[in-house]
Amino acid sequence: MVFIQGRVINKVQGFYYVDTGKGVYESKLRGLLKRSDRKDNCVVGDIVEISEENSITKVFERKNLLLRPVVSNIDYLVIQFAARNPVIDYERLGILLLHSFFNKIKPIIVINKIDLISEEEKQEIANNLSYLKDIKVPLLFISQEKNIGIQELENIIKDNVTAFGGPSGVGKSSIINLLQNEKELKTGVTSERLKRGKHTTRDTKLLHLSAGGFIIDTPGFSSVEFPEIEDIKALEELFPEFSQKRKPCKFNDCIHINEPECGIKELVENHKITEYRYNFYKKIYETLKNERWNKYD
Ligand SMILES: Nc1nc2c(ncn2[C@@H]2O[C@H](COP(=O)(O)OP(=O)(O)OP(=O)(O)O)[C@@H](O)[C@H]2O)c(=O)[nH]1
Ligand SMILES: [Mg+2]
Ligand SMILES: [Zn+2]
Repeated sequence: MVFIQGRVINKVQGFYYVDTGKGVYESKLRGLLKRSDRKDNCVVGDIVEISEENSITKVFERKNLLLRPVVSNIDYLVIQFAARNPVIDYERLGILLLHSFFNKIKPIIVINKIDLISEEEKQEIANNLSYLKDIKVPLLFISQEKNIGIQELENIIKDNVTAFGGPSGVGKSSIINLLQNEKELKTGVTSERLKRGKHTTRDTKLLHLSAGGFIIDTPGFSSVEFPEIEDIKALEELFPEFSQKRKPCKFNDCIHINEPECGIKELVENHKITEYRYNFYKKIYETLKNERWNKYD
């Protein structure tokens, strides 16, 4: 028997659409895979093996698995906001970064609709996000409407699988429509009165990127809830700037808030970590401590 490999790009009522690079095959699960009738035994994004009769015989190990919607093997997360309409919610942007690092997905920050702002306003946004340089996260200013910066984004994500996340109305579907070569995604008209979108996107299939690779409109997690961060160690790992070269903290179990001789606080004093990021860390820490970690004490 000859087996070929491909990627599940869509799933409809028991049928799995597998893209092998030479075509898309309508396949069904076989044998053990089918009997273990779990919702996540084969999902969109999976790399699979199919037989001559279009049966999926094997699902390869995933590099990540996201929920809501369920999708696997994402390489990049485009964290998208708009320069205006709606205004940037910096805290939400920070939470999406946490999700990205938590799921081992490389983040890219995209600020769309720069046709609506002045050069000074753009500079102000860049200043607010200056910490991204410290953690080596790309920041792109683009305009779907004026076709600015789209090529740069395409160059980074081509040949990868990329999810788009961000609030409603920032132009995610609009940009995806520019980058992909299948039928149009629905875009919503931003309500003039509310200055925000109408949550038009629902679909979970992978779309072919014109440049090669795939994109998906929805990220697989909520942009307002935190990921399932287990403890302080796990939280620290989501702040890449905390692992730069530094003096060790005096206390092994230092949480970097009230302790003396703290290596993290020293980095803040020396401007190696921005005040903004440090305050964001404290805020997340307090929230997790009060709402999750202390629950069963
Ligand atoms: N001025 C301006 N408007 C834009 C730009 N890109 C998108 N828009 C408009 O923003 C509105 C919302 O765009 P969508 O693509 O539907 O936004 P979305 O992020 O997919 O929204 P949801 O699907 O609800 O999450 C539409 O009216 C677009 O025409 C841009 O670069 N400049
Ligand atoms: Mg949309
Ligand atoms: Zn410390």
